[in-house]
Amino acid sequence: MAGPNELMAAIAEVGVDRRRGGYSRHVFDDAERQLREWFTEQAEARGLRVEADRNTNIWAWWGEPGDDAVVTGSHLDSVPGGGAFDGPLGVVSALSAVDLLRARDFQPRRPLAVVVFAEEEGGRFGVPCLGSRLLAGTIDRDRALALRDPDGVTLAEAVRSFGADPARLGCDEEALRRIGQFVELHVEQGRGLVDLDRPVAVASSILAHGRWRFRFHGQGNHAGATLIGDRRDPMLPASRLVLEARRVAAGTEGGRATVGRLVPNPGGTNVIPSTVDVWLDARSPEDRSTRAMVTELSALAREFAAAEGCDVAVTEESYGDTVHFDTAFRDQLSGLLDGAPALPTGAGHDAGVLAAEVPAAMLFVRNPTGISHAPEEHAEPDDCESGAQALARVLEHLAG
Ligand code: HGY
Ligand code: MN
Ligand code: MN
Ligand code: MN
Repeated sequence: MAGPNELMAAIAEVGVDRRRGGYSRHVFDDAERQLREWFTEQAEARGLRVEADRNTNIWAWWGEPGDDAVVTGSHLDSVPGGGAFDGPLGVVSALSAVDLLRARDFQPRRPLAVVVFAEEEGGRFGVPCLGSRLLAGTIDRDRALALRDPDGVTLAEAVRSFGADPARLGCDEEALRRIGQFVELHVEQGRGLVDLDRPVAVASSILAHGRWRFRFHGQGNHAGATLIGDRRDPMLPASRLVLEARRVAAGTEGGRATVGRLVPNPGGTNVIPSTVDVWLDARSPEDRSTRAMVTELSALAREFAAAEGCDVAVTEESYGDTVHFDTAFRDQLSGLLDGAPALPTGAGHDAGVLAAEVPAAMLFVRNPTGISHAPEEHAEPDDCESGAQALARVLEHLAG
């Protein structure tokens, strides 16, 4: 029997990123594989039956796998240089909840499973919630198989090297049918619970959000030999786009726009780049306003490119519409948890992808820094304990 803090401590050294700080755990890399093995051992030690699905998500079943299951879990991958809690807290809390229920001699009357979804952050192949999207059939499998990581390795190749069969990837109706209800516990990624002075909340909604790649194309050339007037430098329209993203988001109600990744090619200090790739992450409460931000920024990008004698191609890499979690399910959980408050979130989650297919809900655990996707992300041990207790209570109620 282990609490969430003990389980978090057991994986604290896996995937530490000494260069960036925080953790870098990307799908199928050494750290992520180590976490998969660790999870499998932990689940098997609890007598759970572990299996991988067609999309390399891991399932650990309490009793026989079957339909109408109560499913809980999250992900073990991270963003580059991410925090310790985003993802793993949901997985370790699920294991800990199983222990708490076992200690009470609880016998589930419905199948119960802990799931670990693959590539939730899109840190390697660029599409977040890839494992749950594939399972739910909300990403075209051929498009997914052709996704490339920064080294040019395709998802199909990576799945094969991992030892799974890329031909089996895609909509998994059997896995989907088995999920009667899904509950994901997650560290909060803002300060909602700090402000409310509460340890645990339920999720109300997720912003409409997506990722777009702007590829600016100019003329690579010599930094010293090329007169300013002769340049077609794609870094100029790229930089102007970054500034406009802030302005457009600030003028959109609840809007957020971020450029967290910008890659000049070839990337030499004394080289005018031939291309610059800019990734835009745009979010807002409504599909319409998120789309409007991207439409406006795309038009500006074309204008800025033309002014420099460059061109630009815009590619939508992922998109997810606003998620409103099932109100009755959310209220039911809140009722079980002493009136836990409902909070919206700006972050995407596998629970958000699944919410379009099955009843889904989320529990948030207080984060005193309010920071996430950075090493300062945090949850106090007592709050992690409260989260696991809350999850156990929910599972006991749903599966009992
Ligand atoms: O919100 C995100 O960026 C990711 O889905 N966790
Ligand atoms: Mn995240
Ligand atoms: Mn997460
Ligand atoms: Mn998630």
